Amino acid sequence: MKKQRTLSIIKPDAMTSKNSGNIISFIEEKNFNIVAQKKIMLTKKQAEEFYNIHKDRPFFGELVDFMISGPISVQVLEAENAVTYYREIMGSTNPEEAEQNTIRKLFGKNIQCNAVHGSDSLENAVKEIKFFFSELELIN
Ligand code: IDP
Ligand code: MG
Repeated sequence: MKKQRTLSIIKPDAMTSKNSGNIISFIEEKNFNIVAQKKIMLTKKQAEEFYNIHKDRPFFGELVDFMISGPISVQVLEAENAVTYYREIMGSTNPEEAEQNTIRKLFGKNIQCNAVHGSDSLENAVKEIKFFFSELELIN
């Protein structure tokens, strides 16, 4: 079966608490290949564009401010069924509701500061990877 790619973000809360290394180790232990990775800081405009799908939700403004509150680390992950598989190991949006031994359970603080982002569909994974990475950066 052909490997699939998904977009992962280690959010500012996990970067600040110095858990990015732990999260990367966790991801590698789950057998993902890290195709590309970089540490960046989003502008407000970029964060609004990335989360545009949530623009009408009550938490949108707060979410954007949180995502630009510090550096983030963005990676392209590859595995079989990467999109669904990564959502599985991330756990529920709210860390309190996340299953044991998921990234959000282990490293998330609350429903907003929940350590990681992962694409929710293959279609969005393709868009989100393009948003952050050029073809040249996507080594095999
Ligand atoms: P997901 O990240 O699990 O796909 P979404 O519903 O797509 O969850 O929400 C995007 C992000 O918005 C969440 O990861 C979280 O950081 C934030 N968020 C979601 N729901 C709430 C909320 O009720 N209050 C504050 N922030 C929220
Ligand atoms: Mg989502």
